[in-house]
Amino acid sequence: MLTLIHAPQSRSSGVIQLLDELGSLDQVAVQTVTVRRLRSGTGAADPANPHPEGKVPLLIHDGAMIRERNAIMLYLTELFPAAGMGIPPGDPQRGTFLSWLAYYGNVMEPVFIGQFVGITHPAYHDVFRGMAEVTATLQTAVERGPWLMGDRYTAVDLLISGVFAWAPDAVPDVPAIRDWVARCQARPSVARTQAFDTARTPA
Ligand SMILES: N[C@@H](CCC(=O)N[C@@H](CS)C(=O)NCC(=O)O)C(=O)O
Repeated sequence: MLTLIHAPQSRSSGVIQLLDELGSLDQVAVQTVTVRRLRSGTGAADPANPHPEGKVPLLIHDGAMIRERNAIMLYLTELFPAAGMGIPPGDPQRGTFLSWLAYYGNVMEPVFIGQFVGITHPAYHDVFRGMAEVTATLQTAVERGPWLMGDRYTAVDLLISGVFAWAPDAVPDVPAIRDWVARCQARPSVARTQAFDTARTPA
């Protein structure tokens, strides 16, 4: 059995969108919880959330807990391969796909958060680099495009473009990146996910 611990309009919404793209949302029990909303300072960890830090998303598969969006997305693309949202082992593009998944969590998110909260420590920059490097990496991929993996829209487009849906001001002022974000946002799964979340948001 698959259960997704989800809070509407949060990082777990990307997992809902992925399940929609995979055509597998109906195979997952979605358990809605509350979380602390750091930006607004509202909300609280839900005692019903089994995540050890009270966060979302958390995927539970037959009792095994899978946390962190990039791991959850890899897991789901392998569990539901038919939609082609992942790149399977043996495919020559597998390494590039895994690199994007890891680069998002290991580098991009720290860079975005660092910029958002104004971290300017040189050691932080030495470890993660900064927006200039992230922008150049994205630009190189989407100029070749149309998607990060070339001609296939995959889970890495969904994962990485998601941050720009939350922070449109953070989209680099590079036409190829703006166009790629717009292409990602035009996926019908984006609107369906918003509707899914709206239906689960208390009035
Ligand atoms: N690195 C984690 C981050 C998860 C995360 O921070 N989720 C937020 C929701 S947007 C949360 O649950 N916050 C509640 C809290 O920090 O207590 C991932 O990408 O899955």
